[in-house]
Amino acid sequence: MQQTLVIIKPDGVQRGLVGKILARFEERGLKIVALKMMQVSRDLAEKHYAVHQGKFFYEGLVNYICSSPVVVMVLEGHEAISVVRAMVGSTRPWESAPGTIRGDFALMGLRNLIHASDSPETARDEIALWFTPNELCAYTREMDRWINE
Ligand code: FUP
Repeated sequence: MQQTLVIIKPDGVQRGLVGKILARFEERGLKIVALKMMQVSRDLAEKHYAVHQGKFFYEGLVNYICSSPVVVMVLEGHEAISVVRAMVGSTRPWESAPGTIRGDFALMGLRNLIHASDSPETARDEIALWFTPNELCAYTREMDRWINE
């Protein structure tokens, strides 16, 4: 089963959208295997956004994710990485389709509520960056046989 890292960014927390966003993932059948709220350190933000280092928006991006607490989670499920990316929507909220998280809750700018891993390699690295192995819970949900079979 695939795992992916999702961050509800400071605007999602500040706007009171944590519950609604979590509910979408749970309703889709994705399993929460790790979940925490945290204030992101500059060091962690720089590591997370290392791929964007040197770009004109990098500094603003790092400041933004450190500006207020985030909720970070690991979601597990069949094709979880692409499924979650599709649920999140396009990077630019105004281009995001209705029905996606960004398309339903965001409109302009690049305060786009949420981050989700974009490939198996990124997911593996991001999960290891944000969580220690013992923070991930391996458990069985009784309903999974209704979702997965
Ligand atoms: P996404 O995968 O949709 O979250 O988008 P990217 O990984 O391409 O970009 C990560 C973050 O960089 C986005 F959430 C917003 C920010 N960004 C900018 O601020 N300006 C840009 O021109 C591109 C991205």
